[in-house]
Amino acid sequence: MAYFPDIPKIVYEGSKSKNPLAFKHYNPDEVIEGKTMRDHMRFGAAYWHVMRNSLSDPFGGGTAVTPWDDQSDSVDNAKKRADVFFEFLEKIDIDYYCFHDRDIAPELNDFTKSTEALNAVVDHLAGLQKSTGKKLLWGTACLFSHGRYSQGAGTSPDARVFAYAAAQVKAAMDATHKLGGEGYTFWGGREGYATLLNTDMKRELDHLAALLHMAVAYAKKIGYTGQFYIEPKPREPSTHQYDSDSAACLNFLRQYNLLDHFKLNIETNHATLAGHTMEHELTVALGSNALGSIDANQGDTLLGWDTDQFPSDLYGTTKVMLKVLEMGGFTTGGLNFDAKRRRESHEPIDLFYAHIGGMDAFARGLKTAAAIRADGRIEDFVKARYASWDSGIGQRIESGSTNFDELTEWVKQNGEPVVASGRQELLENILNELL
Ligand code: XLS
Ligand code: NI
Ligand code: NI
Repeated sequence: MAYFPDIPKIVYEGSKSKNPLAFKHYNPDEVIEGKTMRDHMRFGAAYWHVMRNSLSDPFGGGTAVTPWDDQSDSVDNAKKRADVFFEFLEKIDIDYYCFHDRDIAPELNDFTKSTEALNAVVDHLAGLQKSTGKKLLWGTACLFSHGRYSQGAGTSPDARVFAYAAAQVKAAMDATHKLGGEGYTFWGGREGYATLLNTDMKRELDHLAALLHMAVAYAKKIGYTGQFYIEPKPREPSTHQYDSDSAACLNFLRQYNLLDHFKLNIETNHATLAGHTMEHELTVALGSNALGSIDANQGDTLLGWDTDQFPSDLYGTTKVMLKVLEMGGFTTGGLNFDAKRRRESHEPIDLFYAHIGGMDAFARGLKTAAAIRADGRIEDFVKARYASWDSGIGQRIESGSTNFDELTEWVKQNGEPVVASGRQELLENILNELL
């Protein structure tokens, strides 16, 4: 059954093509820095946006046209959606996908029934993965939509809610394990607070850490060897979210001895909501060897919320790919399009335009990043900028073999330092030259 009858498999046609249903830059087999584009990108599609986002907003209901969906909570409907999703993955040529438990299967009014529904859909997904070769980048549990989680899941003031969340994570981990998921993500949707007047922050953070430690222990028990991720995001929906940015997540992981088990899944729109650039967030994670995966999207600086738009900003994709190349590429992670169409782009074909655009934007980012690295001028500049640390007094400071007394003597003998220009504008010119 073809759910997208008018849409062919999307292929690379090159930059001269005017075919809106073709890649202009993403050429999966093209080799860059010794690896195919496909292997560099490890693109993923987000089940929640592709299949479950009705495109509603705070002022109106959904607009998305989904002729395959009878809107029921039945397992059959859920399986049918999975069929549609895999046809989409095949046609768009995306190898990976990500899901929340409640995206792929309905939440019913009883935990056991919900878990049975989940397991039934997981079996169906396993069959689809087998027949198509598509893979699960990561799975997660939705610990934020249901009313029971309105005051948090792992950080709920109510121990019964914590227990429910733990049971849900266990089932979602089983599902991820069964589907060979290469990672398992925690996004602390409501792990934060609305007001400190009613919040015991220390206790809530201890509980969140306990949940994550139990997940690590459970992975060991079932032999799940995928990578755990935490996904930073500030505010929205809470006033304050504990995982507000990369630095906050790393501090939390370190404080609770979890850093060996977790990496970060960093999302562009969350970075900007935190008042950072994506480049900043990636750099912070890289500094702790904790950059795991990326939720690829972008925000709208004129709007204050997580608009989850498809990435189209070439500076953005270039800077992301520079960091990914610097890291030596993804291992378990990838570029998951945690992105949704605008409410106005409600036709099924818009799903294709959206992903084609995102994939082409990242292909250009990769090509430009590789060109910047091959050119070497920016790298050479940075190297030269720090050259005073490579020998003499700089080297002595870095190696910890000097002290305040010696440095004071050194300053008296050497006088006022003449500082070199940072050359930001020149470097921006080089970037633009290579874009
Ligand atoms: C929401 C988050 C979410 C996570 C997975 O803002 O980005 O979609 O990626 O729970
Ligand atoms: Ni995300
Ligand atoms: Ni988001």
